[in-house]
Amino acid sequence: MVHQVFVLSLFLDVAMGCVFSLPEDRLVTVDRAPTTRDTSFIDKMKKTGKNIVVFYGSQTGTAEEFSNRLAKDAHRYGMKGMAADPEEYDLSELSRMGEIDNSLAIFCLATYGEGDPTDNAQDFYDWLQEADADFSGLKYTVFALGNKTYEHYNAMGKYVDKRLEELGAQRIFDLGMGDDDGNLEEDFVSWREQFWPAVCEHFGVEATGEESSIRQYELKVHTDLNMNKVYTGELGRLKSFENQKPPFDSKNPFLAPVTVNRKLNKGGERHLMHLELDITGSKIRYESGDHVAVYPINDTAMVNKIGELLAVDLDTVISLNNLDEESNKKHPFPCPTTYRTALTHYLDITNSPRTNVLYELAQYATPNITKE
Ligand SMILES: Cc1cc2nc3c(=O)[nH]c(=O)nc-3n(C[C@H](O)[C@H](O)[C@H](O)COP(=O)(O)O)c2cc1C
Ligand SMILES: *[C@@H]1O[C@H](CO)[C@@H](O)[C@H](O)[C@H]1NC(C)=O
Ligand SMILES: *[C@@H]1O[C@H](CO)[C@@H](O)[C@H](O)[C@H]1NC(C)=O
Ligand SMILES: *[C@H]1O[C@H](CO)[C@@H](O)[C@H](O)[C@H]1NC(C)=O
Repeated sequence: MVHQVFVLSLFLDVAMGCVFSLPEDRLVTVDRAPTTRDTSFIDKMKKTGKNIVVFYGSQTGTAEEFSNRLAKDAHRYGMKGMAADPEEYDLSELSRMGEIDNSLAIFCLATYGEGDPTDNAQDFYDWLQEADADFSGLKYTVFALGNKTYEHYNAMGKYVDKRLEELGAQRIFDLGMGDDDGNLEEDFVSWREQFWPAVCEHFGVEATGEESSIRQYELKVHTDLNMNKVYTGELGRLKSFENQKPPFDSKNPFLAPVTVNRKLNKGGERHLMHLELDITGSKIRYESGDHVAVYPINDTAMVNKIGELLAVDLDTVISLNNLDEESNKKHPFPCPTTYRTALTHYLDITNSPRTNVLYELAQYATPNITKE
């Protein structure tokens, strides 16, 4: 199944020519309760027997997805990997990687703006520039995600690749360059095909021959669940459609009603709109350069058609549970929910699936359907 929630950053050409956005830090208006979250990835790796950690710098999810795939790959070589959000961990611990046998850190890093890191890699980037760490026990590789048409092509990936070496870390495989303007998926797949043999050679391990993909999620059908506990399309908190509670950030977005929606141009190719969003009561301040996220929904007819093809009752309440209990993500999208809600709000049903998804689907295809 394709499971990717679509978040579009809409850059609005507003009347005055300024652009909206609501960066996370400014959205948070009330202090968060102090978290007692464990920020030690080294402890987590030791506790869960992992030797490979894959950090992702991702804004729209591509780098995150690649990281999950790399973490999953590891088991084919008798190793154990975990994907990790740099924002959730203390990355100065990279200097302690040597405490874990055959350890390796992989970085999948996207670049934005003027060669800037993604929001979730900003602290790591700031720290790295000033860092005076000894990374001699760290083995690493970097896969960069970018778009060649930008002036600062893959700047973040290139920087981290170079900087880690400066701090004494050992690069065990060459920097991968992913170009979203060409074929990012292909760039990634061909890098990965050469990367794993290099890892095997470096650590003296062999593929276990366990090519078969492991099932990642289990489907659970709920029959007696209180409908108040079922997600209806919320991206953050359950019931956030009915009552919104601050603090607002990208994980708990404030849903702003559109109060004005006017087409500005007559004729011509471009579609220029004047939109006004009501942020009353949100305690959000708008400053030029801020972002607005748009959460689109899929076409009802298409959703119904998929229900028909799959022969499921779209109003069945389900959960997709991650079988990797140590994973940070319990579900690929908010659960429990119905098939209808998932297909309408959470899944991208209009894009062609990525090659890795096709590969998995092919195993279920009847011989007559071409598996190519
Ligand atoms: C607004 C915007 C700015 C970008 N700026 C750059 C850039 O400066 N350099 C670059 O190499 N790629 C740039 N990209 C391309 C992204 O890095 C690329 O699409 C990447 O695959 C996104 O990964 P993600 O989905 O993990 O966030 C930009 C993309 C967008 C949408
Ligand atoms: C790459 O960037 C160019 C220029 O901004 C843009 O036209 C193109 O759509 C981008 N490619 C992808 C796949 O986002
Ligand atoms: C599969 O292909 C064979 C040979 O091309 C054909 O005879 C058969 O009817 C096909 N089966 C289905 C279910 O389409
Ligand atoms: C369905 O949603 C996608 C985004 O997930 C959007 O691009 C597409 O236009 C929608 N399809 C229809 C037919 O509305």
